[in-house]
Amino acid sequence: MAEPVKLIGCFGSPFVHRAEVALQLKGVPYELIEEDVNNKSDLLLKHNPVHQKVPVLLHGDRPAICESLVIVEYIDEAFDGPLLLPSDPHDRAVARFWAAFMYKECKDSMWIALWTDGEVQARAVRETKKNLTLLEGQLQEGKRFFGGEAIGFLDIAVGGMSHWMGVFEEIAGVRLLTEEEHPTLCRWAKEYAADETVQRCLPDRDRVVAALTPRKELYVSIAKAMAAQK
Ligand SMILES: N[C@@H](CCC(=O)N[C@@H](CS)C(=O)NCC(=O)O)C(=O)O
Repeated sequence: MAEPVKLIGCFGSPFVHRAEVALQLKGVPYELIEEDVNNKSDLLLKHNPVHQKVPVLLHGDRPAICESLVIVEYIDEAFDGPLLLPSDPHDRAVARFWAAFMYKECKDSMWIALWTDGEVQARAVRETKKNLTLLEGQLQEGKRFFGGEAIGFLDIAVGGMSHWMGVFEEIAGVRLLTEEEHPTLCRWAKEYAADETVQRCLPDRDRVVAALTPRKELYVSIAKAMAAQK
């Protein structure tokens, strides 16, 4: 009998979304354990003592797997189904590079652009747009997704942007991703969010806005600290 798969997650998280999409694309049955990140459970603290964050993947009795992209890679290797990472080692390395770029440079500049003001924000907006252009360059002409004709690892890594970017833009009152400046990325974002498998694990937009709006002050303080470290 297959070992049970459990995903510790929370409502409205783009990181949890990554793990869920990977499980769904592979057709792996799983139990979603909803965590309240404002009141963390012993289960989460036990399984992710380092970062105390979701997602966390539990597969059978083995030690937990933490960090969304590590989880996606594990799911890709541990289960049958469509390959998420490219089979060619070079393409795989390139996909990992851009996923890391999304997680570090792109996310950081976006976060500062969304939640600061003045010159710090203006600089971050310029940086974000430059980063989005670089990312957009990875969408090869005629291909639906970063992974080609099917959703792959890099689509999953960037996927949060398609649903959550608009949510954060709405809460912050800032526009970063526009059809005029990044038409190909916007086209990709629509296709990703419209995918049948992705839709199964996209949280309701209005509920996400309602859940994340009260965290605005927290986001502002995180962004200020990030900007101070730059
Ligand atoms: N680098 C982590 C980030 C995960 C993350 O930030 N998760 C948030 C939910 S969106 C969380 O657990 N926050 C709780 C906290 O920061 O205390 C990943 O990719 O899995």
